[in-house]
Amino acid sequence: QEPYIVSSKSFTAVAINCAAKAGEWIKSKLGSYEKLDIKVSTHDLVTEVDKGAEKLIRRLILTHFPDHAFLGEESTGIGAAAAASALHDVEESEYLWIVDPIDGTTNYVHGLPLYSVSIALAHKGEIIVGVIYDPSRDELYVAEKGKGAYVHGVPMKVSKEQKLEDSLIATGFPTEQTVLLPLNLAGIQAVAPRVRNIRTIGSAALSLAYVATGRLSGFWELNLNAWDLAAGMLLIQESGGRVTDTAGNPYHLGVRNVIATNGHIHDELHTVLEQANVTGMDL
Ligand code: 2AM
Ligand code: CA
Ligand code: CA
Ligand code: CA
Repeated sequence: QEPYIVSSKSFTAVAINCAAKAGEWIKSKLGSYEKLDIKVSTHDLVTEVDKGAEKLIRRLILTHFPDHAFLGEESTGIGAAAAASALHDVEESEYLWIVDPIDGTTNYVHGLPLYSVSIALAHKGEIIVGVIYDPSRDELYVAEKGKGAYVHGVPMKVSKEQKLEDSLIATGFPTEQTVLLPLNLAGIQAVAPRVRNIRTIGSAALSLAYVATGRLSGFWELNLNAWDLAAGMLLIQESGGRVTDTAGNPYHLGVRNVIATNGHIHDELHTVLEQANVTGMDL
């Protein structure tokens, strides 16, 4: 099969270039940026580095592909309604780039080296390229639809655990405190006794990359957006794993409540979450 090439510029090469450039710049700004903004509450932060990195990525992509559509967290309004309408505006595009310039901003703000750049390309709604870059470890995860997933050129494979009891599972704490946090705490309470242990990484994109590499057996989180999930979803699919929403439906761009696993433990994790009523809702 041919790589995805348009007038000798590979989509994947552009995605990698953007992720690497943005990642280096983000890392160079660690601890030295000047302004910290609060989006909704002190649980939800954004820095000038998030905004600058998204601009850099958008500029690079549109220089190569001026007629492509672009969906980025920092150029989308705040909240589920804004995210849904932004996605609605672009999801019919022939080519759509979906970008989270820093996934794990809270970690970044605190100097905890668990954050990433996430870049995906969808063709008519189907993700064909996914790239996640972790600047702290210089780990670059790349997937192309139907061609596998690689970390620095080495093929990735999901983990082998067949049962929840042997599994290391990650989730995230929702920033919304009234409904979603208690809901997911109930999920953690239900899942924790059934698994080897629970982690929260603080970057959904990195958590998905870790499921793809087999470092985690599975991951679930509520209230995410396309830019958190698109690239990591393809990494997992191309590494042999499975990604659905919390109702068990296959991944699509509108999925916000996600279960992502090595495949073997998927139904078991889904059942435990379902029994705990962790199906999520749009907030
Ligand atoms: P971010 O760092 O790009 O904002 C942590 O549990 C995960 O939740 C991160 O991937 C984080 O992405 C995301 N996140 C942070 N604030 C959020 C919010 N208000 N709504 C939904 N997801 C959020
Ligand atoms: Ca954010
Ligand atoms: Ca994010
Ligand atoms: Ca972000």
